[in-house]
Amino acid sequence: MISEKMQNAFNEQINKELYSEYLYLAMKAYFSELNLQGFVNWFDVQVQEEHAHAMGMYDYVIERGGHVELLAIDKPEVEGKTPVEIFEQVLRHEEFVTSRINALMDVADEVKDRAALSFLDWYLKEQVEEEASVGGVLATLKLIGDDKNALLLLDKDLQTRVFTAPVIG
Ligand code: OFO
Repeated sequence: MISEKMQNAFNEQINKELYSEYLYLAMKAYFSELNLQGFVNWFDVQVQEEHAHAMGMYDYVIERGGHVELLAIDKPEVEGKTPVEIFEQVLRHEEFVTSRINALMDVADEVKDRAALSFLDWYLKEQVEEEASVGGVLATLKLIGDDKNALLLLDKDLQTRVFTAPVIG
């Protein structure tokens, strides 16, 4: 059975993952208003991924005999006013999430929960991928600068992103 400390740490992270879903939903609306449908698609996939991340932990807490407690989700603030600024915020957010997964692993270490450590390995690898994928879009956006035609080409490219339900753990 999962320890109370580990369970509470998972419940906090479920909240962070649901907040991520909420934040990306707000960013999706920003790009919808600009009618950049490829970016809308990219954020839609991101929203589904964050939901899957939250549910992976939700199911895991239950599987380990713990209690899922859903905490209040903060109002998301989209800080940027341009696509570059939005993606800078996404990258900062993903780096924050990575630090939270590391903190969760520290708790698992502390309470000697090897099963949780092994489960969390998947999340750590996922964060490496997420930071790389966001960093890639950000680098392209910086190259594009004020070139609207190039922005539309990137938009077309982002339209091809597809959500695949992850196999977590
Ligand atoms: Fe859940 O990986 Fe992004 O935040």
